[in-house]
Amino acid sequence: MGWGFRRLVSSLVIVNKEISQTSGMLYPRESETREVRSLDGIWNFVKSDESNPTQGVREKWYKDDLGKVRDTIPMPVPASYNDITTEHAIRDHVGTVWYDRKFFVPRSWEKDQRVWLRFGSVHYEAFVWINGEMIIKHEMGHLPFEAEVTNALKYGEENRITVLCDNALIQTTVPQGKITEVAKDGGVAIVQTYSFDFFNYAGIHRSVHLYTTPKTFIEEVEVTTDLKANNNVGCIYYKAKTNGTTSNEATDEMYLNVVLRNRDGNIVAKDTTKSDLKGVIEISKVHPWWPYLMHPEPGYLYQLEIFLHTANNTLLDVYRLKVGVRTLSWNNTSFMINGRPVYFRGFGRHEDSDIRGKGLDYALLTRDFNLIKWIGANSYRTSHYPYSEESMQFADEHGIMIIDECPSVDTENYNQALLDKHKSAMEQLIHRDRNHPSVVMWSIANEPRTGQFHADSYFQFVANYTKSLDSTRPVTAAIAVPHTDDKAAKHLDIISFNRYNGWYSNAGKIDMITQRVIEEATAWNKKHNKPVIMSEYGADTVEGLHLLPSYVWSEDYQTELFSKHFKAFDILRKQSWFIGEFIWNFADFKTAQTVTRVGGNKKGVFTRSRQPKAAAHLVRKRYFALGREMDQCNFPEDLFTYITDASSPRSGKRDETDL
Ligand code: GCB
Repeated sequence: MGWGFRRLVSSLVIVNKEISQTSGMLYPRESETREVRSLDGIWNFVKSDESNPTQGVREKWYKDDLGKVRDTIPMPVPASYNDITTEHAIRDHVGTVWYDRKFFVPRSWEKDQRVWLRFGSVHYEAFVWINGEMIIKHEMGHLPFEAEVTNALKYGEENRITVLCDNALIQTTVPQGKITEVAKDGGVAIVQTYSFDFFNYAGIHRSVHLYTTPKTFIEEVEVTTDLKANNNVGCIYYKAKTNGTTSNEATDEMYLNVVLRNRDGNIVAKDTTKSDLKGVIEISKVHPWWPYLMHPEPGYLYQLEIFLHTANNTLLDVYRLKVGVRTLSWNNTSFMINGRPVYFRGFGRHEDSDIRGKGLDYALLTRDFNLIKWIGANSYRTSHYPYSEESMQFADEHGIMIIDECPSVDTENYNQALLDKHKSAMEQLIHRDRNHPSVVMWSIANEPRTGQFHADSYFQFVANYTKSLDSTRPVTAAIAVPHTDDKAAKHLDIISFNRYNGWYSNAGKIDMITQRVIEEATAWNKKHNKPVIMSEYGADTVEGLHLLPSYVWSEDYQTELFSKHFKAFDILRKQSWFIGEFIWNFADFKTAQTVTRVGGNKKGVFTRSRQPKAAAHLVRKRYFALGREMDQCNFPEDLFTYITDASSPRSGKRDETDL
């Protein structure tokens, strides 16, 4: 705990070690047998002295109210703590901070059930106490963790929860960072540096829940799906794991009743298992899960209701899970969903907004999905870490395909401890997201330093481990090292590359983009004979800055730079192996303070407050045109601005010639 405790472990030999596996962690849902309570709200907050990050642990601050040892301030949960106050010292704090709050649990929860405490995510490392008793420790931001707290709670009385959160990033954390001591006026400052290009927001980022389960309960559910008979028949393969035994029933005698309901709530299939708790449901006239604009009814979800019974038919537990029925397949030249080739048109994104930082915010989430659909995108990459479970549920519902990325970014200085944690990040991510139909690919890293000597075996281990956990989805990584130096792409199924032609190279040279993009994509394909995606391209753009002829940082330049890329993509698309274009970035976002960033990274097509820049209208026309060309989608009524009746000769009719 604390940067003082996490030492750099460097070794010359990296080996493939066993990684501990996640268990449980179903998203908390109410049912006939389960209750859920939120602990979101205003907590008490205090930051440690940067030079003494473990003081609170040594002095056992968790044994009593934080307010008794320090002056606390109010802090919202979920939210990053950085931008809530007006103080540099909190925004730029390095090391540990403390949160606590009081809560009640009803007396009725005391009997015949278990109570669980679940965090959607705390960045980066968390230690949790209830009523002074240590409950759980978790390292790795952006991923959930939970613990049973049945015996730690006082029922019908007041309880206290205390959380220690440490944001320090070092060479063995995922992502990596460095901590140094630098002289400051009147002393020494602890300075956190990192090479990745987003602000290291920290705190209790997602919701905190208490939930109940019966003593014997459904601990895990895993589904995979298939389509047969020309996509007319669907199959859901499901299996469940239970935890606990009932006093009079042996675990192996329990069984499941499974009911499948369609979108309208009507039962379309039923199944009963044996004690192996697994089975397959067949759905005739199935509605497959289709991406947005690929089908008139995208994001179709069934509801799987799982009833756990004892052998003598006593109902023990009920859990409901949304399921999308779809297939994924890929080969050297294409990526297919339900047997149809997919061309990705989307964005790299960030979980980022004013004030709340990386904190979950339903208003923002809903606005973002409205914008994604407005602009006609069908996908995004969760650059550069797992996004909230709530956002994954949105993606399922709206038919937005997700390239699901783990928190490994700018990976370098490969070492054993890093590899173990990187694999654990993939394991936790896959465990969390494996049932989401929207997840169509795993991204094991962003811009790793894959020219380095150890990169070959390191990424072989990470990629093979990922494939061993889930063989139903392809594995990619967003690579920025030139194909001539890279040692990792050969271990991937699909190659993604990031490149900033016209920006980081040849800034302002609008005529040095198209050919370079074509050449680089072709070179990656030639070298590996695998599908290729351009996973990042873009230009920083100050909203409201217009310059003619176009000039770097202006809205005009972003628009022209995109257009030059579109031309390259259209030439590449004719080769079926080029399967997607992802703009960097969906919206402007905050970064560490540097002289190359004016209030953050401005490569958004939308501003940080989610309003369109000029290029958004161009992108919208292209993304819908691609949807029309490939999947015959309809154009929205307001896609075209009336200019003159000469530009729309067939009055009322809108087709691709209108573009
Ligand atoms: C990249 C990174 C991304 C940065 C982007 C930029 O290559 O993957 O995290 O934000 O470049 O704008 O510099």
